Amino acid sequence: MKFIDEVIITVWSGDGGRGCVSFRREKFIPQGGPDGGDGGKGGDIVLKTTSRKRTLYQFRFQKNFKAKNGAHGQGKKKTGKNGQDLFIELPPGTQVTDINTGQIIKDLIKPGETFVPARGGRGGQGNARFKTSTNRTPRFAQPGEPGETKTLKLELKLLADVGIIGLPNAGKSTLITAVSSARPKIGNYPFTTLFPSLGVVQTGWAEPFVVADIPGLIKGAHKGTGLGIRFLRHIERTRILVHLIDVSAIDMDNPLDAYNIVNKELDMYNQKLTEKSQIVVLNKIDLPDVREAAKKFQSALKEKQVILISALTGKGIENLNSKIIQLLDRPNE
Ligand SMILES: Nc1nc2c(ncn2[C@@H]2O[C@H](COP(=O)(O)OP(=O)(O)O)[C@@H](O)[C@H]2O)c(=O)[nH]1
Ligand SMILES: [Mg+2]
Repeated sequence: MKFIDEVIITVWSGDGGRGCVSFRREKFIPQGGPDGGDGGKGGDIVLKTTSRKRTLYQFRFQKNFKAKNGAHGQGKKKTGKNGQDLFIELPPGTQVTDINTGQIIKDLIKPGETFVPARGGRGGQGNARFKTSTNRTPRFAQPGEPGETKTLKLELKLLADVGIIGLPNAGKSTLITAVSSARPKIGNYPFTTLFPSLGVVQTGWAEPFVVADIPGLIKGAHKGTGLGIRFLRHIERTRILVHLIDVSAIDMDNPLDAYNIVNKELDMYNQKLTEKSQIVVLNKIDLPDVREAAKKFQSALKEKQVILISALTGKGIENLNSKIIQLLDRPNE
């Protein structure tokens, strides 16, 4: 599985339609004047950002895009139809570089932004336009202007849609490995991950999404204890959080301890972080004798539906992905 955040595509705008050479032919008008119509304009290539796209994954199959040509002009001063513009949908945050010049030609940041890298050719004028007092029967028309072609590099500055949070050892790195192509270090000790890893999750049935493993959240992280503060910043840029808890480490007397420690750190760093949608997940349910702890946790946190998974065996991960996609696909977020 390749992590696609950069792709090269070639685009062609449409050619303009040819102008028409034609003369009026009617029964009682022996010397009809020129009536050749203009050609239609070629279609533009339009890049458009939409929040429905989260990655450049769609371009793994299609790399060439051609807009429609304008239709040729016709007699009776009929203008040819304009060629349809071709819209290419991109995720917000895509940077566009013209490969031939090496110049960055556009940064498409917000959803709904558009940019035309290749404009359709103008239609040629028909002979009706060339009639003058000295030339009443022009026998020529303009050709259509050809469309443009550009080779573009699209680069997505990946922002994670989903941040995986939780205390060290909860299984964050294991989870991101299980669901994506990211390969962080995994170990049974804290701080095995020094940088947040990003991975693209492809479910096969929905638009892929980007997850970030956010390590280093421990008590005091917001004050700079450990390395957590470096990663807290990344959380601000994610849309939803998956809060992972090691079910085998749940304190039977205070089942929400670990959960509360992490939320408190978020809150102390920036209260806005606690307002993000959070999916609460108990991990390592493959271990023996964890049922009781899971039950205790769920009854202590009645207002939330807790999801059970094993990042190691894969159990429950599909369910978790559906839940994530459901939240990500909510409009106006
Ligand atoms: N049995 C079991 N062990 C797990 C599971 N997920 C993670 N682990 C183990 O827990 C330890 C910590 O995992 P890691 O992914 O590095 O945790 P992180 O600190 O949250 O990134 C490793 O030894 C993992 O193999 C799980 O679902 N079941
Ligand atoms: Mg880790």
